[in-house]
This record gives sequence, structure tokens and C-alpha cells, in this order.
Amino acid sequence: MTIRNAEVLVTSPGRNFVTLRITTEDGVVGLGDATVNGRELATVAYLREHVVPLLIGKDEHNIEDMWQFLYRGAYWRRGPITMAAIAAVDIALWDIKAKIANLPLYQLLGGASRIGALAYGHASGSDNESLFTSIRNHVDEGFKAIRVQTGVPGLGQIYGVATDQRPGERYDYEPAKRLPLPAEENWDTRAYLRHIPSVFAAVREEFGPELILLHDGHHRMTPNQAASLGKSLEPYDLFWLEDCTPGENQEGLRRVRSQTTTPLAIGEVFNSIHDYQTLITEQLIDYVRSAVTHTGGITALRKLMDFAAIYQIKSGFHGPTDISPVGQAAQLHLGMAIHNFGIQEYMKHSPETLEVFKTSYTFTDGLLHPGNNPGLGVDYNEELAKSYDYTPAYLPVNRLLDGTVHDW
Ligand code: EZ4
Ligand code: CO
Repeated sequence: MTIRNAEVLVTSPGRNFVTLRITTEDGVVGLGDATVNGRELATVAYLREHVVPLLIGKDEHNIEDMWQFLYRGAYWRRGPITMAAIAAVDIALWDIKAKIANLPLYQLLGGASRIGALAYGHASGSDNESLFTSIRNHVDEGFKAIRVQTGVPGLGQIYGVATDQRPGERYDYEPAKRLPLPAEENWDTRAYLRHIPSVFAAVREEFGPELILLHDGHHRMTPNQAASLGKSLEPYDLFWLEDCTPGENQEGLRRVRSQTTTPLAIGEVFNSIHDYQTLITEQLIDYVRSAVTHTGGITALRKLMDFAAIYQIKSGFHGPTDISPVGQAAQLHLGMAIHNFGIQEYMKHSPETLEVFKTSYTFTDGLLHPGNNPGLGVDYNEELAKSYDYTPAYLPVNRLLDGTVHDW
């Protein structure tokens, strides 16, 4: 009942991932995800220098105690790097516990509350025609829910818009570019607000009322602008409008909420239950966007979801490709078990990534299932991983047309 070894593994099969691998005296191996897009080596150092030495010789079964030890014991609380490091330990220990129990992790979290996790994919296009192609590709793959992002006339490359897809082509969008300096994009909120409602009108016209549609505002609006967009999108029945404002001003959401019935989702950059206190208790949002990787792991995210459940707020865990297959598997197990599951973001990893991380989760008829292998159901191919060297990459920086730095 002791941890023998903990290793921090970095690989870059097309994009960077940080994985913690914990091994017990009995040889049971657990994996955890500590990837923070564009700041990967910060969690590597935090884990290697400050956390791994604390793990050796500890009882792998005491997950709650370990969580509290790492959170309260550091004195310096919260923050994305600390919470991703704690998450990696927490996820790996849950993986180990479930493997020892010889059960898929969701069984230890309460068992299956549903047959699978409704997943949404990302569609985008520089114009409506290419957007429609991308949506059709997703529908053909079985998606019942689709996030819609589009180019804005007068602006160049903006958040969420991939290279235009051809029919049947794999959707591939990696905002973090492997460049020595961050790419810079341009932004004009008024142009965006003028354009977006017409895109949703066209999508509804083309695809009908049933398809579940989502949209990500990516932190760019003021509360007043967000209220206006929410209102103008009401006729198109969105599943949610995500990150309509930079959510750290929680009180700002009161303005948005009082003006529109478009459902709201926030929290992918949050890392603690405390970041949600006002948003949840005042019912200012409908969906929690946290990822298991960036919120301190399964232990913390489960508490957050129980808190949200009191207010009829559901999950919408962040699942872009910067959440590794380990993190995605962990949140799928959690999503299977909790009562207030809402939807799961599912941006498929590249074939190279899925060779390094062998997963057991499946996608059938729009639903993800974590599989029934003991633990998380993810294996790490270390030999292959070593052939992909870490490559620095940065998320873009956003500027208004006059050059002012804006939220990206
Ligand atoms: O921009 O994960 O909803 N998904 C998102 C993502 C984020 C990236 C940042 O690393 O907003 O695409
Ligand atoms: Co988002």
C-alpha cells in the first residue's frame, strides 16, 4: 500500500502533453493529466520539483487526504499550475484505486447514471458554405450536438475557425501554434455582433430545429454586449452561449442573466470551486465548463458538481485537444456517474496522439462511453511518446484594430 515511483512524462505527438505516472509497490500504474496549454513546463517543474518527492512512500489509497495535503500543505492556493498538478496526482490515484478494485472508474464514483455522455463536436468555417460542410461532416460522424464558430467579414484568422474542411475531412484546429512567439489575431466586437446572428439564422434554415447548436464567445464581450448577443440568438435556440464575458467578474453575469434566456456556460479557465461561488449560488450560469485537469482532479470536480446540482446547474466539461486522453477519460468516468451531467465537449485527438495514449472510450450515435477496462482505461506507450520531443507552442494574442490587447 505504498507509492514506489512517480514520473513526469512529456510528449508532443502534434501537440504537447504532460502526464504523471504513479507506480505502487505492487506494480499498479496510474496516469494523470497535467497539461496546461502553452505553459506546459510550469506544471512539469511544479510536479518534479515540489510534488513527486512528497508522493514516494505514501499510501496510494488515501486520495482525499492526499488532495488536502497538496492543496492546504502548499500554503499557496489555487491557480492553474497548482491545480493541474494536484489534478494529475488525483486522477492517477483514482486510476490506481479502480485498477485495484478491478472496475472501470465510473463504478467507484457511483455507477452509470446514463447509457453514455452526450458529446458535442466543433464545426467551423470562414464563410457559411464551408461552415455547412463542416457541420455536415460532424452530422455524418454521428454528432447530435455541434459547436458553431465562424469567420467575421473584415477580420482574418480568429478564434475557433479551422482551415476550411472538405467533405469527409477530419476536423483539425489547434490554436496553440509551434512558433517562437505567439501569433497575433485581430478583433472587432461590433463586427462580430453584427455578423453572428445571421450565421445562426442560416444554420437553422439549412439544418432545421433539432440539431443541438452551441457557440463560444471566448471571453470577448462586456456584460452589456453579451446581453445583446444572448437576446439576438434567442430565436435560434442555442444549447449554450459559452464564455460570453471574462468570467472572473462573477457579478457581471447578473446583467447578462437578467436580459436573456439563452443558456450560459462558463469556467474553462477557472481552477477552483470558489471561482464559481456567485455564479452558482445566484444561478447566473447553466453549465460548468471546468475540466478535470484544470480544477484539481476528480475529487474537486465532483464536489463542484454536487454544489452546482443544488441549483440545477449541469456539467459541460472542457474537452478540447489540450485536455489529454487521460484527462478526457477521467471526466468521462465522472460524467457517467454524476446525476447533473449536461454535455461533454469532444474534439477528437489526432491519430498520432491516440497511438501514444491508447484509450478505451468509444463514440457511438452521438454518445461517448468511457469503456469497461479497469481504471481510466488509458495506456501510455512510452517508447513511442519518447519519439515526439516537446516543442514550445503559444496560444495567440488578440488585438483590437487600433492595436490594443484584448481578451483572446
Ligand atoms: O481555447 O482549450 O471551448 N473551448 C475552448 C478551447 C480553448 C483552448 C485553450 O487552450 O475555448 O478551444
Ligand atoms: Co471555450
